[in-house]
Amino acid sequence: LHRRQKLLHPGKSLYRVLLDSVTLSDENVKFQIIHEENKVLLQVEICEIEGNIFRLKIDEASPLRARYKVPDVLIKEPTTQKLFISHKEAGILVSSSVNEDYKLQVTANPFQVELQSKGETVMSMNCNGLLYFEHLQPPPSDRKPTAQNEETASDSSKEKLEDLGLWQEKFGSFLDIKAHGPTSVGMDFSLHGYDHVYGIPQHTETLLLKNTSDGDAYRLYNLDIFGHKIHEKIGIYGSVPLLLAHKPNRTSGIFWLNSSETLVDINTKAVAEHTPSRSAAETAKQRAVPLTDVRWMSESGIIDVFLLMGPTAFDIFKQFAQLTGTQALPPLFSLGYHQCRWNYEDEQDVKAVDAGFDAHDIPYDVIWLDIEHTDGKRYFTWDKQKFQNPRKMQEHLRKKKRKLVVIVDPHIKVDPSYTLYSQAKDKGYFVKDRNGKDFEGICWPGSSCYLDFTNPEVRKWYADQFAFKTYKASTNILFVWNDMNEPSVFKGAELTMQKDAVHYSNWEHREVHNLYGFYQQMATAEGLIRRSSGKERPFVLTRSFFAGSQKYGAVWTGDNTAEWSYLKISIPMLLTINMAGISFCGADVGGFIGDPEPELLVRWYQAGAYQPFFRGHSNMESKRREPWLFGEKNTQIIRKAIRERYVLLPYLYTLFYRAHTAAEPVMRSLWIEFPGKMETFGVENEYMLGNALLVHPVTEKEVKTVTVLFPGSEEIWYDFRKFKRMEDAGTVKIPVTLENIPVFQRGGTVIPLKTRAGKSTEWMIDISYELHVALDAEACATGELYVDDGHSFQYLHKKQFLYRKFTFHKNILSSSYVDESGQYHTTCAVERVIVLGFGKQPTFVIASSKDGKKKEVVFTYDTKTSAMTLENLALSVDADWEICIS
Ligand code: MIG
Repeated sequence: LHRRQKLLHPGKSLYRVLLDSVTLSDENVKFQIIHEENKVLLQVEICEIEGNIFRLKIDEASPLRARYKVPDVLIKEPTTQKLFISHKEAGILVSSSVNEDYKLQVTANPFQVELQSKGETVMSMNCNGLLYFEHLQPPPSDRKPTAQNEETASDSSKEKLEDLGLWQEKFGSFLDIKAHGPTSVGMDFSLHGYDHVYGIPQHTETLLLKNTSDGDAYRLYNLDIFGHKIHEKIGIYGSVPLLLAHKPNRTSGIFWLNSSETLVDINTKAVAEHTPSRSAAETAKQRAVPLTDVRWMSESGIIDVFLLMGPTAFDIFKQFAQLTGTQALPPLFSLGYHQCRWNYEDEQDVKAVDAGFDAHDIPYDVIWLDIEHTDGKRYFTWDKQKFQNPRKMQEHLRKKKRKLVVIVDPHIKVDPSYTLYSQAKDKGYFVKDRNGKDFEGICWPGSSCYLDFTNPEVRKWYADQFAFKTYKASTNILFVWNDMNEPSVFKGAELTMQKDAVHYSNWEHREVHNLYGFYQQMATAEGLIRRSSGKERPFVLTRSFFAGSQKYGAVWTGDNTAEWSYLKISIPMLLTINMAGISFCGADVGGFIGDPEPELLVRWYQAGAYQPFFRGHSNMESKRREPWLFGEKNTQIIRKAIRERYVLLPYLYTLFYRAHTAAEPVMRSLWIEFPGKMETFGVENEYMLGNALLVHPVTEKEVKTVTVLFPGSEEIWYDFRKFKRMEDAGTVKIPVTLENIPVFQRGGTVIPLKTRAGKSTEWMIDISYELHVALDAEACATGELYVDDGHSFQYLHKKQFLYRKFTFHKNILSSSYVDESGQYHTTCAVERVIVLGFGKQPTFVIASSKDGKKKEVVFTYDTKTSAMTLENLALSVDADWEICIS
């Protein structure tokens, strides 16, 4: 692919601004740039969007036909702010934002753009002259031969053109015919002062993006790669073209909105500090400052890029969410533990596995059915032998207060007697091949057609397939899993759809490729909402994703392998997905391919229990892996890990509410919480769950200790289970046993928990709460609790929720509203409070409610750990109260 762009080397750009063309409106600044050699005009549009975002769009001034502009990813047309031209002189145009915090400087020749914040250059574009834009041309056959053409069309140059894949390209035995010729676009960005960059999932790579100057570029191209390797830049399953750059005092982001195959080259280097220097001596003293060049290249579309100016990481998350939406609030059950396997064979198997959890006293919420549950891989149907009464099976699960998830893939078996197929065929809902026939590929059912989810009418029709009366024997405890939606096409080029396949509105597959899975999940989530008449929250897991997929549900990292290295890499992979807006993500616990040794399985459960999406899953060829199959001791340890997860759910659910309303990622790399601490910038073997928990999974075999970094010298950390304050700061060797993984609570936080786990989340509704109050150096702490019915949209439409705050200050723990507009009745009380790091043995403790009632509280104080436990509190969650300790 981008062989052509790679022929363009850093240097002076051949693009120049036509200064006469500059126009300024309320929305934007527009002007044209011209390429000195081919003389093609490009239209540039720059605007400032509310909330420290700049947008730069470059398209052809008069293209032969419209170029693809990614629809449906931005949640609305962004609200722009008027820019002011503050300065226009020989070849330089400066626009400032209203508040003058930012200055945008456009240099005319060569065309360059620089963004400054209060005099500091943060980012610049096209400084390396790598702006690249292939304008649309008529195919060579349509061009009249001219003398000059004849001349150059010598055999060797023809070959050269073919080599470069302008009009067609070969991939093995596949021929990609490019009906519209070469259409690629690209540009370089310089990030000043930055040498730490993150983001652009999904790769099996480290948290910190690596220099790609002597290797492969990071590729964003959704592919089904079975048995994918670790430390590769090749794209797998999903992509989010968002890159973050961080330095101690600032975080910036680049969101490159393009859904065609995209490559990102990264080059971090040190350059001499840019100061107007005077003497030679001073020049010699010049500091070397880091600079990261990022080059984006896409096969097609236009250049449409959002520059997120932060300045903090949390600002970047908000800015990205303002454009693409926030994480959907998951139904509470989906934060429980999920038990999956390819396959749970039949109704008896499902019942037996379900009973196994009860017999072994292990909580779980959802059992999953993979492709074998269908009638010959016809989705929305049941295998009549194995699932004779699926409705009864679901009633059984419902009584156990559990749910079912079934797989629904996007390929449709070619079978005229299969209604879904014949309907879609008649309506013309399949993706077409380049000759206008329905595109046919091979997938699980054999010959298959692929629904064209880019068509809104197809999405609506697809959503309707989930209606209870249409989807036979489905009930409201059934939720959905979208797999194979890269899309995966067996025997296709790179196991996906040909780029010259044709979608809705005549767009080629190459334009929309990375959006295919995004659209399927969108339609599925819509279907689940609609089947409940808009009342219930959906749950949809997808394998393929794009920017904005967070609005529709959860993602997982696909077919990992049951090896220690895959457990280890799952941490940076999930952290990266979280940074890109998708909080609800997880990796297959145990590793999908192969058979984990029991120790690895145990370690994976312990890690998964502290990650957003928690599902055990295994391949068809793998041995059975239900948590009780590995001996009494391992069963007991896994049980403990899963129970810890369930007890933690009030905290996790509150974090998801924050992700939903304030775009804060649930799982955070350390640097996000400790932006000024350089030692955290590359840490990927531990992470923060919210702002309060530090989690360090054990990812190596038979280790007796792990090295934990306790970030922030002024922080206090407590052992989450033993309540003991950690004596040492910095990097500390912590002893570990197989029993659990190290988890620490940060001083200054309050974590809401349940007092015990139940059989599933629904069994836990009435279980009371417990607060863990971890004091900081000032003996203060705060934390939040969000509660609602856990499944409907009433929190949104009727404000039926409780959003509470707990504050510990001057020996008083008080409960108050964060958001008074929400009301939700619960009989569930705060039963127990544990205060960690309480300096002295208290003499008495009084609890008082708002109506003036006071009562003395029973407490114990552990002098060894300085933990104070208050019992039998019975304080309502939905009322204000205070506990005074003297
Ligand atoms: O190529 O549906 O990633 O989770 O069990 C295998 C069967 C197809 C791939 C998914 C995996 C799922 C499997 N699917």
